[in-house]
Amino acid sequence: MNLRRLLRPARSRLLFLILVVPAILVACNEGDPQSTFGTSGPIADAQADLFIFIFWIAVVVFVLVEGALIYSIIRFRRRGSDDSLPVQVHGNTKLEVIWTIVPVFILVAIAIPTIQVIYEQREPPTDQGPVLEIKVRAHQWWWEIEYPGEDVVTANEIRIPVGQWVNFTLNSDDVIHSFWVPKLAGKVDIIPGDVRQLAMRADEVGVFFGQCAEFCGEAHAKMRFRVRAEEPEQFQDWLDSMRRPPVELVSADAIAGQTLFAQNCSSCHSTNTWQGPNARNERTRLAGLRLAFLDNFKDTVVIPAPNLTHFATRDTLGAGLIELNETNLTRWITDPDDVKEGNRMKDLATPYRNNSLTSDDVRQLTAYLLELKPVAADAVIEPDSGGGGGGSATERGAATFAANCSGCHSTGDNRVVGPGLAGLSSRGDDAYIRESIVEPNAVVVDGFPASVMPPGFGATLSADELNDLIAYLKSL
Ligand code: HEC
Ligand code: HEC
Ligand SMILES: [Cu+2]
Repeated sequence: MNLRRLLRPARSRLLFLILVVPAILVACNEGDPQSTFGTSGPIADAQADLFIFIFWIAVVVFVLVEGALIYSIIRFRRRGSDDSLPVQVHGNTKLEVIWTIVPVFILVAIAIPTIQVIYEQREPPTDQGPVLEIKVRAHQWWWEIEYPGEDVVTANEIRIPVGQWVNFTLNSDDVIHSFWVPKLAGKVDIIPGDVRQLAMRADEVGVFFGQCAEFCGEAHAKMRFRVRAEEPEQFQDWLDSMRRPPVELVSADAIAGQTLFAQNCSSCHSTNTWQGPNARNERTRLAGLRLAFLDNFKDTVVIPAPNLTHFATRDTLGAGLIELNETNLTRWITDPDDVKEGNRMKDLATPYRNNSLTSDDVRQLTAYLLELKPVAADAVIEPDSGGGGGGSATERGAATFAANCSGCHSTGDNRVVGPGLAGLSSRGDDAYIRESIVEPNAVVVDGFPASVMPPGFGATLSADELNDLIAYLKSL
């Protein structure tokens, strides 16, 4: 047979390889933010080493088998016009024993280090300093982050100290998600109702990309997050800052935006977990919102939403999707679907259902969120003057109401999340109103879900604030 004709199809194959192989090899670029080769911590290191070990075994097997194949094809090919059959062989015990035993050894050689690594990585080592605990709860399509015992809650951006072991406790609020920070550790699936756990350590300061690696619905591909590893002192400064009050708003837009936020956004988002009781209550609050959603999922107006406390200190928006800046935040508040199709905020939040946000509103809300940052560590913190100082009791009560309650209650007759509060004094006395606020589950209003109204107001509102609030509610 003509050797040139035999090789002709191979030429186009060669061309294909020259074009495609570099494209595939780009995926191995260690500098890529999601590369599993450019590792930055011991867990990912061990996993990458294991992969490389198995890879080289596979290369040796490939070269030997493929070599024998190619050798046989060329050496024993049909030549000229010789039509006689080659020697026929049936069975070769020696060869068969060899090619059964050799793979057994190869598989054992792979199994030993694999099982070793699986067991080593089940938990963070106990002999390498204190382990930082972080709770992560996955939602369609964002991440709730809690530092238990620290009174710190945030969303979508996880800060960790470099060089310290971290133990993530992973949970889901709805469907199956998967937690994955390629440069730090392999992925772990999060099954609702089943608490998972993942150890991790970052050995370099830096920002590491993370993302949900399980198809979890419409916006799955845009369910990302960031892990930022910082020097331990810097990390501690951040934890402390998350417990300090926000700076006073300066621009007129931001001040107007604060009221708009209380009316339109605070039913789902909280901005006040810098106060310990609110931070400790945040999980219960979100669980309540989830119940309200399930209770009435056809026309619910609430759903668990990312915590926005000191939001302006974050780098990203939309669950790690885009950089946080004025242009992007304006885009998000104008139309969240324009940034992230399928997100629940656009579907459920009243202002989008009613199409009621004006461009002025958007500008003011943006200004407000971009001023949400903590006061400096050395700032003198004025003791809380109780409901904003001057004015009459009902005026101070109205301000407390706008900041804490107006997202869920109207002052008229209409239902928002909770009942409209007009005529409340005809439904009960002072003691009833007080109890409704500090212990919402004591009496649950007919036709409304229990455990949705946050139980923490008794702890976060001062006695004066509560009295003023009750005076205001009685005036409705
Ligand atoms: C029905 C509940 C709900 C209401 C009301 C709501 N949001 Fe949201 N919001 C969400 C949810 C859910 C997300 C997460 C979306 C995602 O990433 O998939 C979100 C995300 C955000 C984010 C991005 C947070 C992050 O870390 O990526 C911002 C900013 C935001 N909302 C601002 C607002 C503003 C401003 C309003 C009022 C105009 C508002 N939200 C009203 C549910 C709500
Ligand atoms: C996340 C939504 C939410 C927030 C925020 C909230 N509530 Fe409620 N509230 C509810 C729901 C739901 C009910 C009805 C179920 C129940 O009784 O617990 C309710 C019930 C009440 C009742 C009883 C009403 C009646 O008709 O008898 C009062 C009073 C009340 N809330 C006051 C407040 C005040 C004051 C605040 C702010 C400090 C507040 N709520 C914040 C959801 C909320
Ligand atoms: Cu997911």
